[in-house]
Amino acid sequence: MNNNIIAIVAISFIVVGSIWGIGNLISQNNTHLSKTNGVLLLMKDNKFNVTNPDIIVKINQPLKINIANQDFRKHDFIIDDLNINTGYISSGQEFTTVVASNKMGVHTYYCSIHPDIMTGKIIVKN
Ligand SMILES: [Cu+2]
Repeated sequence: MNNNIIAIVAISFIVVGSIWGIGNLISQNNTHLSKTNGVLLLMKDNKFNVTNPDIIVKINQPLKINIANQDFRKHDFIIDDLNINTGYISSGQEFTTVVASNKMGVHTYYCSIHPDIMTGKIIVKN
């Protein structure tokens, strides 16, 4: 009986230890990401942030884009030139991606389901 309790305690330590390890990894990633500038894009009423705003990216400076779908239908977020494609983001889901470029230029972002009304510009400048 005592042996069983010791075994259970040992297993608990192992489980807690691995959760602790995973937690540390996740928070390290978050720390890393939080050092990156970021913008939040809300998908709602078939628009990004109501107006499909221009997104300014500084050359050689990664920009974190957090995309949240607050609509009742799925959308995606694609920038062909920069090889970004979130895949479908369902209602209520979020996706974080990072945009970076070492060249100045203007790129188009869009939703492939609503390409005419959900589209805007990514402007990479100095
Ligand atoms: Cu869409």
